Amino acid sequence: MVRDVNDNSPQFTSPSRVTVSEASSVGSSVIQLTATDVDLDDAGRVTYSLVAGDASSAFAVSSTDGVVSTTRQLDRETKDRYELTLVATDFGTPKRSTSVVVTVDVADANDHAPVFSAPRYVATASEQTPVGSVVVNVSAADEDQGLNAEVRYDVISGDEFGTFFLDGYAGELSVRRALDRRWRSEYVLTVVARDLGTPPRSSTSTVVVSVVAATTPRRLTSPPVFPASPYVGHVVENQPAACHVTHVSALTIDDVTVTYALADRDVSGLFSINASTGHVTTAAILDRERSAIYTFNVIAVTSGAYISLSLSSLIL
Ligand SMILES: [Ca+2]
Ligand SMILES: [Ca+2]
Ligand SMILES: [Ca+2]
Ligand SMILES: [Ca+2]
Repeated sequence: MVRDVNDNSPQFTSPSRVTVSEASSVGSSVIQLTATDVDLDDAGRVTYSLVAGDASSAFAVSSTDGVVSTTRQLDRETKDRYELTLVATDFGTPKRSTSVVVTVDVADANDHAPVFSAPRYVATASEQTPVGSVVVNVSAADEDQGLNAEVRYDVISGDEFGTFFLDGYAGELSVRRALDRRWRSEYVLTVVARDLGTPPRSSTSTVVVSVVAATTPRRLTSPPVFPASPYVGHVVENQPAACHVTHVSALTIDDVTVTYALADRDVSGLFSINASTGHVTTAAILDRERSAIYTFNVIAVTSGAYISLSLSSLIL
């Protein structure tokens, strides 16, 4: 009779690579190891153990049937691959063993919703913003993978009249209709970011678009000038008002209205000026013995934002 000796090591016949979803419940079977040992009795009986590659203790192997199962929830976003070293050992004397490295790929599940880069986006548009202009760009990140992380954008409320267009791929919000502040000066849009997972996950954010008034470019007018300054007028004394003194005339290179005024308060009772014509007249009877010469200033004001003081003198 030939007594069997333990001269064979167990041989693995199970696959060395497996994929498991991160959504698998704890305790799920990942793979069943099979190792055969052609020896008889204990020398051919195999036990399994997990010896390396599982620092986070996420797996366990049944020593008797070789089923590898999860002992905690897997998370692809944390670790997407394990290289488990498993050993099959027989019960011979001495024991013989064989090791195998089983690669466990953790497949993504759609367990994350897209997250907007801001809970609220604030944008400003003008009544002059051309149709098609982008006023704000929204974006959301999704920690998943593949379609589970692919995000599309949409406006779900606040834009009943289709004033804006949100590019579903790029997240660019642009103006689709000319804005009119009198119609509406602020839009509060709810935008959604939805992934392409099954089922999809989504989250929302708010976009506030303020419509500001059309800003007419401020026209800077040139200062008016008195080309004939200084002016000299002659008045005969003791004449009742209003006597002609002189005519001042300011020039501007812009097509704007010029308004005239006396700049010196202390002659306002004695002289007056026609605001639109620049005609200077007396406002009182002048007495040469009190003063033979009056010198005062006239200003010319343009209708624009620009105000200029020009000097003009009247000597009597
Ligand atoms: Ca054996
Ligand atoms: Ca996860
Ligand atoms: Ca995931
Ligand atoms: Ca997702």
